[in-house]
Formats: sequence, structure tokens, C-alpha cells
Amino acid sequence: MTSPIPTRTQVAIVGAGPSGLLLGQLLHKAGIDAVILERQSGEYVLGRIRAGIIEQTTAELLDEAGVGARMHREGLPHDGFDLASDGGRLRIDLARLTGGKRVMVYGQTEITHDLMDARAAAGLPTVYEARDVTPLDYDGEHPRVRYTTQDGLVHELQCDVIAGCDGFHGACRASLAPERITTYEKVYPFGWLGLLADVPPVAHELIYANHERGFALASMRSMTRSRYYVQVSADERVEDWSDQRFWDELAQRLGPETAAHLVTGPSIEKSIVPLRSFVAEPMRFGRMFLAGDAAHIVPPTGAKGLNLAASDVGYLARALVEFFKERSTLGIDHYSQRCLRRIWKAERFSWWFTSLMHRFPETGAFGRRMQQAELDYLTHSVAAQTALAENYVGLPFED
Ligand code: FAS
Ligand code: PHB
Repeated sequence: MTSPIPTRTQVAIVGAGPSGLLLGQLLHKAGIDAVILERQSGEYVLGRIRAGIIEQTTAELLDEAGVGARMHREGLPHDGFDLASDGGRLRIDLARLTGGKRVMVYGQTEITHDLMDARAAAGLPTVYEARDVTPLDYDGEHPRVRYTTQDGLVHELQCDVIAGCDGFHGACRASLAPERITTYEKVYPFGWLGLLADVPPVAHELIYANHERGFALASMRSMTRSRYYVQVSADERVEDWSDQRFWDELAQRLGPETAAHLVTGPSIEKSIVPLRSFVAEPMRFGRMFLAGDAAHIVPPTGAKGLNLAASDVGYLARALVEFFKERSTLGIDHYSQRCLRRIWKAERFSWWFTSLMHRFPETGAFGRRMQQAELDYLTHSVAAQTALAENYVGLPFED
């Protein structure tokens, strides 16, 4: 018998992706009540294959939320990655270039699983398959969220704060009058076709490949499960890509030496994601706060999406603890400005790395030469490699 869903809470969290679940866990640790309202089923949320690389600061937040144990047991710490282009390979030695910082390979699906398990174990209220979720009255001091459950009953959740953790297509940002929000967007003329397979990775670290046929990325989830991507044009359909066609294209783009070690096998997931850069400003509207993909999107090249979501949530959780426990509005008043400074730097890095590594037919031979010159500069400049490395491991938090 599931416990009845409260009609009142301190924080109404819309969305049970990594942002909503991590916020719920951090607030619970601080003794602040929250209810999560999620449009999909838990199984659906877990079925989405997304990010794979987490920054040290994200790992620390997961530890703070009390859900880091399996990540430390099963995650793969990585000290570097390779850039492949024109037949050559350049290793970016993250640890050496950043004074020992590294990243962790641990899939977003696993993080979501760990957060869902912790929330269920604590008996915290989550409404899955909530429909028509609508944030209301957040410009006053008594916001509320209306939603419909599977049985067709309409409910209202009274709260003090609404956290819009509902992703790029969510209801919270969409509820705002256009004149209240400024958006910045760049849509790339291509997407990533991703494939997940239970085969050993082609290399022990990630390989980002700039090939004349297009970008490719060799990543992983463990030493027995690999995650690969190839750049495809924006109008491609996943139905047109058999596993064999994918493997053949990936082999070409990784080059013969690497492809000689490529173990292929049946895909367990295959999907195409569009690439865009997007930021919505500001991120606070009275008692409603946007966090994660609800406020920004980056092309996945720099592995920043999930990590930016985590840093927003870190800032928001701290601000809400100050608000509820210390009756201070300092944190919530500075939330948007603090997040956006970090967001725009990650947007820049993700755009730069995407521009460097992908094929842009519209920029012609000159554009290709610019990429080759930048890759040559990276090969011979420790300063250039350091700039890449410090952005990839994640810039420090600024207060
Ligand atoms: P999410 O979109 O993950 O979660 C939002 C949640 O809100 C979802 O569960 C959704 O069902 C729910 N929701 C939406 N509307 C709602 C409503 N009206 N009412 C209630 N609930 C609602 N990042 C990387 O670093 N590397 C990658 O390779 C990578 N690949 C990606 C592939 C795809 C297809 C996408 C979309 C993103 C990818 N990202 C990647 C970025 C991704 O990892 C996000 O940054 C991360 O999921 C952000 O988490 P959330 O902010 O929780 O948003
Ligand atoms: C992934 O493993 O899904 C992944 C890794 C690195 C990226 C993007 C995605 O830059």
C-alpha cells in the first residue's frame, strides 16, 4: 500500500531526472520536505541512455547526497582521453595538466537508479505518470502545482517553492510569459547517433575523432559495455542505421589501427539526439527556480550536460537550506547569477569542442583547415592542452 501523496510540502520538484532526484535527496539530507512530480514512469526514465562522464564536483555532490557508494565501486576513474585526427592520436593527460583532477565514467542511468533507490528506501513521495503538471502562483508566497494522476483525479500540491527540474521540454519554463525570459539558442546541422552494446571498449580511455566523414566518439559504461557515437545529419533516421552500418562507419572514422581492436556486437540501445546550445535567463521567477536541462542545453561533446545540472542543483540546495533553516534569502537571490556564470563557461567550452571536432560542410575547405590548425596547435602547446583539460574536468565552483 503506497502512502498517500501529501497535499502540502516545502518544495514541489517537477521532474524525476537527475536534477529533480538529486535535489530531492540533498533537501532530504537537510531535513527539508519535497514531493517529486514526474510525467513518465520510473522505468521510462531509467530507459533513457544519456550521459556517461561525471566531474569530480558532481561525484562529491552524489557523496553529499549519500548515493555515491556504487559509483565508487563500479565507476571507472579516467585520467585522460585521446583526440584522433588525420591518422594521428593526441592524449590529453587530464591528471598531469590539472594537478591531479580526473573524471569518472559512470552512466547517468546508474546515477538515476541510485537516486531512485535512495528516495524509495527513505519512503519519500514521488508521483510518477503525473499528467498536466502546472506550476501556479509562484510570484506570490504560496505557490502550488496542479497535476492529474493516472486515475484521472486532479490534485493540488501547496508548497513554498517550486523547482523546475523538468528538462528542455518541461512545463515550468513553458509556463512563463515570453517577456519574462530571454533565450539564447544555436541549433547544429547534425546529431549524434549513439549505440550501446555489451562488448569490451575499443580502448581503455575515450577517443574523440575528427574525421573527414564526420565526428565519432568511443566511450564506455564499464569494461564490458561500450557506448559509441557517430555524427549524422540532422534529418537522419535511426531506422536507416543497421548495427552493421553503424559498426562499419565507426571503424572508418576511428581509423584502421584503432578499428583493428574494435569488438562489435548487437546493439542494446540505438538512438539519435539532436545537438543544440541553449540558455534561458534568468533562472528564478519569484518562488520558482529552474535547474538543469530546464534552463540550458549543451552539445554533449564536452560531457557537460549532466554536470551542469548537478552544479545548478548544488547551488539551489544550498540556497534553499539557507532559506528554510536560516530564513536568509541571500542564496535564492543570487542563485540565477551564480549558476549562469558557470553555465555560460560550459556553453562556450561545449560549443568550442563541438566546432573543433565535427564536420561542418558549410564552412568549406577553410573551415577544415582551421580545425586542422587548432588540432596542430593543441598537439604542440601545453598551454592549449591545459585550457582544454581544465574545462573538461570541470571549472571550480565560484561563489
Ligand atoms: P532530464 O531531461 O534528464 O529530466 C527531466 C525530467 O522531467 C524527465 O524525467 C521528464 O520526463 C520530466 N518532465 C518533463 N516534462 C514534465 C512535466 N511537464 N511534468 C513532469 N515531469 C516532466 N549529457 C552528457 O553529458 N552526455 C551525453 O552524452 C548526453 N546525452 C544526452 C542525450 C539526450 C537524448 C538528451 C535529451 C540529453 C543528453 N545529455 C547528455 C544531457 C543529459 O544528460 C541532461 O543534461 C540531463 O538529463 C539533465 O538532467 P535533468 O535536468 O534532470 O533533465
Ligand atoms: C558518453 O559516454 O555517453 C559520453 C562520453 C563523453 C561525452 C559525451 C557522451 O563527451
